[in-house]
Amino acid sequence: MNYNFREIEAKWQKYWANNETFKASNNSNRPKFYALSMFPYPSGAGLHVGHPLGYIATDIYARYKRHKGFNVLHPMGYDSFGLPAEQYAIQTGQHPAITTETNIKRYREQLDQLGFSFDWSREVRTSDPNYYKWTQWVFIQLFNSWYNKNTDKAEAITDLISIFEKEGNAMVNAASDDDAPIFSAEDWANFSEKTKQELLLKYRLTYLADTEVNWCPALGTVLANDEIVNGVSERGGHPVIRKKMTQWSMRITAYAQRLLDGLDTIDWPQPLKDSQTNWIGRSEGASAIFNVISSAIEKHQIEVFTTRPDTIFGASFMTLAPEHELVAKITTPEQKEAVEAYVEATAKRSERDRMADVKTISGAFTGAYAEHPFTKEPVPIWIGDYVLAGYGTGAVMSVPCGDQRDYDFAKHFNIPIPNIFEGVDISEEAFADKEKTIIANSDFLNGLPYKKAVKLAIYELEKLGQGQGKINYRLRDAVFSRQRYWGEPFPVYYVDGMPQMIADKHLPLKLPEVEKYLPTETGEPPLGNATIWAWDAKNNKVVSNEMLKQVQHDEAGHSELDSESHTGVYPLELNTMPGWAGSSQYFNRYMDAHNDEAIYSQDAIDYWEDVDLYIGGSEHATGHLLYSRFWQKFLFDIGVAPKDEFAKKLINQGMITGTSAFIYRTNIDNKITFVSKGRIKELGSYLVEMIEGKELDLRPQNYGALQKIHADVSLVNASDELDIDAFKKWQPEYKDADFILEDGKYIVGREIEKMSKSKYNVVNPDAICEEYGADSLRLYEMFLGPLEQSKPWNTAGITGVHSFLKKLWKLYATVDESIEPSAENLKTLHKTIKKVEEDIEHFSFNTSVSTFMICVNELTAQKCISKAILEPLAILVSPYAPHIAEELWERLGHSQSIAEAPFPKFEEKYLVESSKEYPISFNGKTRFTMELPLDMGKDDIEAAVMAHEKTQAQLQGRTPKKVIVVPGKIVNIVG
Ligand code: ANZ
Repeated sequence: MNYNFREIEAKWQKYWANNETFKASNNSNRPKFYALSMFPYPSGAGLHVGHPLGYIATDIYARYKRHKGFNVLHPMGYDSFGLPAEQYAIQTGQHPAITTETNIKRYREQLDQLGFSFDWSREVRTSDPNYYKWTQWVFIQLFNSWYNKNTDKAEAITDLISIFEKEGNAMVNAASDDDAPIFSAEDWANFSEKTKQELLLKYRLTYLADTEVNWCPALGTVLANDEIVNGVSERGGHPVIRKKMTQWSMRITAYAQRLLDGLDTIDWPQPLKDSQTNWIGRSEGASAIFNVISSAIEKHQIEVFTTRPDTIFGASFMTLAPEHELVAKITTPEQKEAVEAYVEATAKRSERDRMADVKTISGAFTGAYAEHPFTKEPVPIWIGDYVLAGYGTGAVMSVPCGDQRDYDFAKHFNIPIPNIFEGVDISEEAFADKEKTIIANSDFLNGLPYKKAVKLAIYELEKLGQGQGKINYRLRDAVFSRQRYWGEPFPVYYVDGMPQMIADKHLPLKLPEVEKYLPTETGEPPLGNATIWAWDAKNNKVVSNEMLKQVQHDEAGHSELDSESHTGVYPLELNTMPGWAGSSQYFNRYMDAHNDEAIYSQDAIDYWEDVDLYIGGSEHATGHLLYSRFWQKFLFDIGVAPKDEFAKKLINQGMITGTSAFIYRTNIDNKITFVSKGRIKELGSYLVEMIEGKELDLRPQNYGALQKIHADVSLVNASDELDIDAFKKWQPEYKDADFILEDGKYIVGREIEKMSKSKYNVVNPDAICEEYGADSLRLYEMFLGPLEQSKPWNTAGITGVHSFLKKLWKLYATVDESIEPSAENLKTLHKTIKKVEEDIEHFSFNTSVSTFMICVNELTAQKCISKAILEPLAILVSPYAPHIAEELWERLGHSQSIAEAPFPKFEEKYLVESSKEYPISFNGKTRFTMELPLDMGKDDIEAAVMAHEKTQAQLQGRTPKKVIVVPGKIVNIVG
């Protein structure tokens, strides 16, 4: 019997689907295990061999845990809202839902063919209204919550309203907008409904505000910070500018400290934790208030944030961000022109540029002065774009003798640098040594070690009422509006300009149909094209825009907002949610994916609780993985989730890189010419080349600059030779190009790069499955190297694991139940069990593959046919190569799937050696060996050796002088 993997794999894939082998029950006495892979965005290109790497690892672990007696949840779904489908829609008019459906079909086929143990009954799609109903629901809960810093958790906004009604907001300790004014209970009672709602927006966990956003004109949308790489959009590489827009924001900053603290409680990779820590960017320091010196009645104060309040005596000027709101107010008439020109100039620079550029020093003097809190000396106030508007308070006290940027700024503008550090060690080393540096020359800070000086400076500032200790975070609230079609609609309508939530029971609010997927002519987002997109608040349904009416104001100027219920027809929100909305709760939804009444039932969440193992890419470190932790903490606060971290353990799989192929293009005599790799160097020198009988002069002045172009790797053979005809067919624009060959061949250049469709270096798993089978592909992906490391793909290597599987298959050709396993057989089996179990527990899947190879080689050499050995071996292999394992299992006489067979138990005793192969020497020369029990005594060993016929043959009747026996080592017969 041959190893017919095609038949076997198709058979078992069908079996698993028909029998719902991997369907997890929410009701089980067994312990739970929740294994999760990051769900994919179903792109048009389908899967390449890099994608399944993490899925295979999760699958092995999930299957292993099943063998170990766990009730395993291993779901899969699709992150199916997103830009590519929308851009395709813009180009072709094809509805993104159709493209998405087609792509999902293809993904499903590809996933099925790899033999994953997914519970497909729980599939979710973020673009499915039955799913996004719950994304909208979470949004509404956030809107209806505020963050109480006293209890350190989210609480109901209705509770906050009660506080306002009773005592106003002076005593409220909340995460809120900085500009929330102080009001009393009486004020509150007298506020109009609109004012009340405006004030509440300053406290809600999702709120509408005018924010400076990253606007990408080319994409027509706002981008999050993590969607921008090197100042341009991650998708498409388009320029991004700063712009003020009214947007929904998520008050993630309320959770900054808990997001940091939580990292200590989860087993996630350190580099990932580090990047979240840096992204959150906690700084401990102080705020200090400087009073602006002015004869006008209106007094201004400038609040600065500093991590070094101990250096305050060195503050010899102040610098404000050019966007700081006080700039216009304090600038003197003489300086107005210069300041305005400077403000205008910096508006053109992105925040990123400003942060990255430490060389250019620019700024302007406002003409104003502030009073130093302690010395009462006047300090000049400057503006400079090295101070960022969005960080701290957007203002700094500048300490040229402590801070390099301040120093450079002072030097550049000739601002006097006071020599207050006389006699104090201000060398860089002394400054960096925070334990012992003495940095301030003042009566009360002098001579103190750093930490004490900081504390004392804060204390003295507090005494003056001009400052306090402050912790600052770099993390910003997350902009949540996108000017896109293919995303979740906000469950929001507007009455008199104020946002109102659609009641939970009327969700989902489904995405409307539009004629065009582009922004409208008036610059509204694509939903502005919808003609049926107004909310009938009486009948709670979406109606035609024609029914929209102006909000009525009665004679007293009250708007419909003032009445308890709205009965009119109102405009709906035109933005949609960002890509990360749907992925921030999907792991929870899988627990009870089709529940229509709630995000999940209490039973389901009580049983599954959280993800035990989450595997996915590290590129999500400060996007999905931060936002999800935030939502989870929120759901925990409102009692919806039992855990405030959603995943106990996380592994980032390394990237599989591709071996890109490059061809080298130049122009010769105005003709596109490709030069074989080995001949590039000749281009620099004088050379006459014959191509198609034409003489070409290859002197440098005759050819254009050499350009490297990707060629699809499928057009190149194993010896790096390009199939020129196929290439011309693939890129018809080059059908008339010339090719300069070497030895009659066009040789491409090779480089390792990220595997990606855009680099034409993708290897398709379908062809590999067809040629070698899914089990070979699974084993090979693991065999490539440690899971977390990045590694290059080389299809040629797969033959090794494929022939291993053939050997494994052969090993089962004859299996005999009646044959007792030998000690050798048992030893091989048990050392394999031990190693494989240890490997899986440590996610070291590559080393298991080589262990299997050794095991099969040994058992083959031992001619093992014992069922007692081969049966457990099939279970060991099954997480890795499940199809062949199922088939062998069936052939061993089982009628149930191998999936739940108990994992073999390792027994130490089989590894303990009980006998020894003694080398038997005559006068120091080994003549033969003898296997004897290890516990045999010296005399018995001697007797046994002497009785052996080979000994007799050696001695030929002589009596030896001496027999030396070293138990456990050797026997030497002398004489
Ligand atoms: C005085 C001082 C003296 C400072 C000294 C540093 C060293 P991190 O650690 O990043 O939080 N700063 C504050 N707000 C800023 C803004 N909006 N744009 C640019 N710089 C700003 O850094 C905090 C320090 O960065 C603060 O402490 C402030 O400079 C500056 F010897 O104040 B420091």
